[in-house]
Amino acid sequence: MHGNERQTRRGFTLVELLVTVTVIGIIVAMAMGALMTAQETAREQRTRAVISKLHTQLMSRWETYQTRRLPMPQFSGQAPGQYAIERLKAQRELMRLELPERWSDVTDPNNPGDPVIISTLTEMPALSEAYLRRYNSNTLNGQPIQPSVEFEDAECLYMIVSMGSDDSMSGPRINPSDIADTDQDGMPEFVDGWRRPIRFLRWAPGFLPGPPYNWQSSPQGLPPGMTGTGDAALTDLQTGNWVDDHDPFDPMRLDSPGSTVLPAVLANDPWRGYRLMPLIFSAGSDGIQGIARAVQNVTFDYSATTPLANDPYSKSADNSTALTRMMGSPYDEEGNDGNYEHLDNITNHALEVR
Ligand SMILES: [Ca+2]
Ligand SMILES: [Ca+2]
Ligand SMILES: [Ca+2]
Ligand SMILES: [Ca+2]
Repeated sequence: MHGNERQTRRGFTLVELLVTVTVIGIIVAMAMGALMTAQETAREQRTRAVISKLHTQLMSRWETYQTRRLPMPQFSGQAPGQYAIERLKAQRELMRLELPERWSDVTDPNNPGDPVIISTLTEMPALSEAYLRRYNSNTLNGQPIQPSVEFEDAECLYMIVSMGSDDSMSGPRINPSDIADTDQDGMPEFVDGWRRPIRFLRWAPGFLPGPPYNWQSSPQGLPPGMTGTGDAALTDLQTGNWVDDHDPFDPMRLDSPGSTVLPAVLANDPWRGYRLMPLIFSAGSDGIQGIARAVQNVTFDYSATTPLANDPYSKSADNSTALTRMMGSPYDEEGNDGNYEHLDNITNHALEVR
């Protein structure tokens, strides 16, 4: 007893102090961990909410293209398929101009500030002219500035939603706190829960949520790590199946293998003509998109896709390899280590099938 009393008077022993410090350390780490997890969850939820709103607004516009009047040349005397393929081409050109995903959809990349080159439509859509005016009148701190290519897809998405909300676009409005100009070029973007731009591909034929595979060398093959059929790797919105789930904008199924009205080289391509869904996505907590959208620093121009202009299924070399892939294909963006950075992305496709 005497010993204990002396100990109490002395205060903590060194061992007790160390144990106490360690326990406090563990408690703080656990609390920090829980706080971080809660913070990440809140960021994810916020991101889902914004993407969900954007999806609703964009899809209300998307659906109008099936019935929109198209300014296109008069046709007479041609085979029935000829008018239909011209209409499909005009439809795709209109979608490209009214739903831009890169500055080359807004202005001629060879002559920035000039209108884009149109190939099928006989007049420029008013909305496209409005985008070009916005592009040409862009300022930062009162000084004229050309918008930068960085985050051009995110900036185009903002332009589409903010300039189109009065007519064909309906749905919940986006909170002003979800808008920022991340790259400081005068053109705002919608931002995710991590305050990074929300990315956009109008046409993302190569997109799949699971691990990537090479669509060109094994178009029907099973992606590594996936079970079921190859199609099952895709989202319910974009099945990759042109037979059972054909592009609804192409009711005569002219964009399909064996087509007599497509350029011959495309008519032999077994991997096109399926339903496409725009891709709106956040890069997720890692901040890396891991999604191919053409080679960095090289302008991809849909007016110059060959042999068919404005071809949604056209391929581009991706950023990591010499492989050519369809837009939206996942790829190993960092480290070339088999860890795919798109897997933590938050997309409108995943929200829809949830
Ligand atoms: Ca920019
Ligand atoms: Ca910007
Ligand atoms: Ca990511
Ligand atoms: Ca990686």
